[in-house]
Amino acid sequence: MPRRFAVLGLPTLVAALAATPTLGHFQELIPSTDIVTQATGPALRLDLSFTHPMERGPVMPMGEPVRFGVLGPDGDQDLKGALKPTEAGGQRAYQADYWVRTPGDHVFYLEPAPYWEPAEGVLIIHYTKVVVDGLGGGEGWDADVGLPVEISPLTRPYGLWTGNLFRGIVKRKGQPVPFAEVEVEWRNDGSVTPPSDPYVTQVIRADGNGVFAYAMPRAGWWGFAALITESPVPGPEGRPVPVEAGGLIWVQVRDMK
Ligand SMILES: [Cu+2]
Repeated sequence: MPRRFAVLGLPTLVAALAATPTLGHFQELIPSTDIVTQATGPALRLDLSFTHPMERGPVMPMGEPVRFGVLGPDGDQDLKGALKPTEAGGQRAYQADYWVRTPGDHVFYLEPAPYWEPAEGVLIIHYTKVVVDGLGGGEGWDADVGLPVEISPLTRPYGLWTGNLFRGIVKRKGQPVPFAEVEVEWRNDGSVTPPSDPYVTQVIRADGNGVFAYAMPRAGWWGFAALITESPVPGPEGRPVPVEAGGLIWVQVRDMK
């Protein structure tokens, strides 16, 4: 903790901590590959866990997802039946297998169960998606699923090189959100130690049209989380609590070799 906090009185410190958004909680939806080819074969595995990607944990337990599906060349398919409970970091997570039958872009999407974060007194719902290029065909990568909060990619979200700029539009109920806050995290494979807190979760703001941009400096999976505070709903004790509704997208970048 930075020294500055030490001089704050306890009530101010508690207030300051309460005001901090739930930095770093990220719903992961990671496919075994983002580009399915004849060589990879049509089988895909998707790993779902609620965690802190850059810090490699801790993992939070997932409740049973509300929605899980894929929007692609075969239409909008409900994949809830394919979800298998598993474990990540000792906590409940999920996995699903999918077989690419028809060439085209596959937008996998997830509406997780609301997660109650007692430390912040907030309900968290991270609507998450990832786009997989299924055997070419390249149509549909920018199709909106219609999630309550969603990032519409302006950059095709696969086949990206390290250093590429990713651009997207933050949408709430289909409408752009001016100046929306977007958290960015790299899914750490253990090869990077953030020098200080600000490097764990980076924060960018969309412009007046809801458009944001970020240049991805390292190979691997990058998560973008547009966070919107929605009006309160009854919490676990029945009292109204704020809702952090996130629209997330994961993209993978590779080094030019
Ligand atoms: Cu967190």
